[in-house]
Amino acid sequence: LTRFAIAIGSNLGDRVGHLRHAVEEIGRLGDRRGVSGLYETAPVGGPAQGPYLNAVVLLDSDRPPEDLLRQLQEIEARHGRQRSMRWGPRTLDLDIVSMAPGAIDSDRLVVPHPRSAERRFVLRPLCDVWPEAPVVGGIAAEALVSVTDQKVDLLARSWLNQERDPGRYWIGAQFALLFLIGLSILGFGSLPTTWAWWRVLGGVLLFAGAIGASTAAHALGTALTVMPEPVPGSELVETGPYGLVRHPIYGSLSLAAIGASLLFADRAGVALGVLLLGFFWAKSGYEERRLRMVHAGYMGYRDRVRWRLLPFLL
Ligand code: PH2
Ligand code: MG
Ligand code: MG
Repeated sequence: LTRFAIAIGSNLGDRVGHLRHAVEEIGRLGDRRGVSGLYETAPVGGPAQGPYLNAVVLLDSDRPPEDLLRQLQEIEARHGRQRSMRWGPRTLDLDIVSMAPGAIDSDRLVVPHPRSAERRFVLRPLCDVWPEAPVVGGIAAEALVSVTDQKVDLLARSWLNQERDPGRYWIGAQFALLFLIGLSILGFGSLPTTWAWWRVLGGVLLFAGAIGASTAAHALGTALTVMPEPVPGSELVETGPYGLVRHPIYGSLSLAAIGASLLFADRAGVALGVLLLGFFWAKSGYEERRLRMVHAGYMGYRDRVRWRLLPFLL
């Protein structure tokens, strides 16, 4: 029995869909022993092209390596892989990067893969599942520390089935916080019968937040969801409020909560409103990793629109 590490990558079409499907099909070629996290990686070599999603699958199999290679190429072909240019964009790329025991050096296949010891997009996921994997000149874990320049970001540790995402915990916490703020204002707040500058400020913030949230919700249209998971098949919205901040609804809701608490002179509500802002900071971080799984252009959007929750502030 031989252990194989298969590096998988995609930067065209439904990238995460291609990878999920490939993991399933690779599992039919032997015993699947592990799947790394999912990484978004900057393209290395080739023409200007979009970012890749990369991962590594461990497979124990009795198949001769060249036989396994042929099976992998058939899977690539079924995913519409076109071999037009070296290192060009591809729907699916499956490479045997490491094996043990043994090695192979034929004109069809070389394992350990000659260039993977210099590629962070291979080594990072490989170290998730097999840090001792043989690579050219040593083992994966040692090779990884010597390549640091390439951009490789972990998007999700577990990504094979969509259902297991912790999205609902974020929703639970979000509604609990909003509910507490409402309760707090009702319990401790007082009607704005006396004038104070911060009450006026609160009213302005509440108004601005309400306008911001509703304009943004309208701009999102059918892509609107309370889940941190993007609506399947939806386009990335970059216009209107989304040209100013990347999460205008979250920023607006926080402003409205802080504004309402000021207006009704509720200190606890103001504190909870600030907490809500921090919560939305965390939720949007999670959400952006999910968006990057679905939208290859998300990093470009993030570079164009640098504010996350509040324009010119956060
Ligand atoms: N594959 C290539 C060329 N360049 N860059 C990244 N980030 N990820 C890849 O999988 C990749 C690449 C050729 O196979
Ligand atoms: Mg490759
Ligand atoms: Mg290849």
